[in-house]
Amino acid sequence: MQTLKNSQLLDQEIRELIISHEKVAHVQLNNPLDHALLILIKSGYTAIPVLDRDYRIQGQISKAKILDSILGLERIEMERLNDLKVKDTMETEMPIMSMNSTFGEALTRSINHPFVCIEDEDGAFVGILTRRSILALVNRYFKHT
Ligand code: 2BA
Repeated sequence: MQTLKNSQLLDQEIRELIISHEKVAHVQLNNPLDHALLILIKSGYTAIPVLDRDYRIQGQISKAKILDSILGLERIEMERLNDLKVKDTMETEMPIMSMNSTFGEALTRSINHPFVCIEDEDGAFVGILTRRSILALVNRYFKHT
């Protein structure tokens, strides 16, 4: 019986857990790094998605990557923030899932990634699934079964 319940949890849809794209801080490929740093600092997040002009997911940018990219031999070269673009610095290796993915897949991805980007069937950015929302559901599940 418990095995059946566990598989119901893992097979369930992720739709209701997604933070919608309007609420997700993001930057675009051609934004200069100073703009990306501003968004990261203002939002308070460590890393945020990078989108192209057609609202497709291209990668993610983090404060750590930005700082690393302006680290000179003897000093932090702040002037480079305006020369470098998000596309020069972003990470492209990141998990992307579809609206039809299961909670089990999201749970597995969240082990190594604080958030997972979700795209629709046309490849457009729908939103993100965070480790927080995944853990909240697991917590609710174990408290009520
Ligand atoms: P981090 O920025 O490293 O944040 C780690 C956790 O710290 C978040 O986990 C959340 O619990 C808390 N936190 C950080 N900044 C916060 C803020 N401004 N308001 C409320 N809580 C905050 P999660 O919620 O599971 O998020 C996982 C990761 O997803 C975040 O990692 C961030 O990279 C990304 N993320 C979450 N919400 C986002 C949003 N609205 N826009 C862009 N990226 C977001």
